[in-house]
Amino acid sequence: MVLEKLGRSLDNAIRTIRRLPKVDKDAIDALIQQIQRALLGSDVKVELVFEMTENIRKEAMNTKLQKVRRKDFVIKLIHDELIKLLGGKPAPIRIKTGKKNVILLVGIQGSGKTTTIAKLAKYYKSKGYKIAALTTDTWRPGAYEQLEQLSEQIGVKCYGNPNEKNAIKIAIQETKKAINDGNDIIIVDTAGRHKEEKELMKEMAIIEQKLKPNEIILVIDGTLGQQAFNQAEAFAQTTNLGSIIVTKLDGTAKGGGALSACAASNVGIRFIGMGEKVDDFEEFESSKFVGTLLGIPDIESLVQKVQEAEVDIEPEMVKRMMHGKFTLDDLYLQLKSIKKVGKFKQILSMMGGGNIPDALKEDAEANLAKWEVVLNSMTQQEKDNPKIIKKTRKRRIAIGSGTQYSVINKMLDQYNAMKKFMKRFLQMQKKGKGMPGMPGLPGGKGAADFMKKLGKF
Ligand SMILES: Nc1nc2c(ncn2[C@@H]2O[C@H](COP(=O)(O)OP(=O)(O)OP(=O)(O)O)[C@@H](O)[C@H]2O)c(=O)[nH]1
Ligand SMILES: [Mg+2]
Repeated sequence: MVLEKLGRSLDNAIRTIRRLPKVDKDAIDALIQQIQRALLGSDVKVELVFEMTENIRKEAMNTKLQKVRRKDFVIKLIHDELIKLLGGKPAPIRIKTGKKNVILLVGIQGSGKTTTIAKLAKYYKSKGYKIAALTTDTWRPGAYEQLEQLSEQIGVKCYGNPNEKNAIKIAIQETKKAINDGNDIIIVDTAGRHKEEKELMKEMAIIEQKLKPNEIILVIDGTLGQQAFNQAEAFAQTTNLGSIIVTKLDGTAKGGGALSACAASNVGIRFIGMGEKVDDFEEFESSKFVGTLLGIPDIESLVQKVQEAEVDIEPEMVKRMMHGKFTLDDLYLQLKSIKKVGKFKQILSMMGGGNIPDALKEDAEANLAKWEVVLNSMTQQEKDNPKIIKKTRKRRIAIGSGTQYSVINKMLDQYNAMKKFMKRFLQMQKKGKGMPGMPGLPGGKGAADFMKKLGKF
């Protein structure tokens, strides 16, 4: 497994927190220490580690948490912060069929360019493209033969000219040949060693200018750890880098440092290499990667669970509701901001609970688009006080908005049901009782505390 040691430490931290009966401040402190130790042990830069763990500390005791078990929330926090640390996914390389597509690999000597060319060629070949591998390396002894051998292994044609010493000439001529042979993608290898570094960079810049690649990918040796940052920065200054491939993540303890350093350079990581064989290669997806690292393969469902339970409440909305002021615009805005009645139900239960009228149980989202049209055909007076909308007016609104009469009726039914429900709800709150029919939910005091949390009413 890639970053095995880091994975094991993080997995342990997650297991510890899962086992605890209660997640309190001490538990969070212990967790943070474990995470810090794990990341520093993987050569992640100290500043990045502290920034990340500080974010976890700040958020972990979030008082808004009601329904979510704090454990899940904290695990999701770690997950999100690790994703931030490892960066997002770069936009996919756009391959235009029937056009010249060139991917140029650059990087210092021994970083794994030539090996990665073969891996990348295999990856794109499996997607149905006709691939050419091309070398412009005139410095490494046997560079052409190395790529030729690897190409043979995966069944793609190798281009290059071991007798030519001018890399630019090779790049132009061999690319032309590869295009004439009907290849879809030409993956170009470059030199890693040179007379001097300046010359190498100059050569890269000219090859870029001549071949106009779809993307330039920097190949970085993962065993460099956080030092990878300097390399990424240096290449980003001279070439138009599109993404990074981090190699040799097998068997290095510094992988976390290399990945986070590349992410910090703001060039996204596209693939990772974890072995010498052509199959030791995978697309880098931070979310999936972090899931594996944390030992939670079904991280998506955990994330979803927490997101669904997180309640983002508009204080303005609650304020209006508490004052019993409620118009058609409010109904529309509220349903729009909370999107689903499910969420709305959650808010109401936090405020003291209650039976949601049947009319409100329908998916609000489905109605919103229709309602918007209807509301646009109404006067402000009608929206503020829908009682004044009589039959003839309803008919005219239906014609004016091009909607069915039944849509207007349904909207008004929902409005009335909601208004009635809120009136009853407010009465019960005044009496200090919860809503009938919802045993176990907080009564008036619970609601009052909740309102206090929301701020000035
Ligand atoms: N363990 C491991 N070894 C790798 C990986 N990728 C490349 N290597 C090895 O690293 C060494 C250098 O790889 P090359 O592909 O020749 O590197 P290069 O960047 O082309 O080097 P130059 O052509 O000299 O600039 C080889 O022995 C590879 O087998 C990897 O992901 N894991
Ligand atoms: Mg090479």
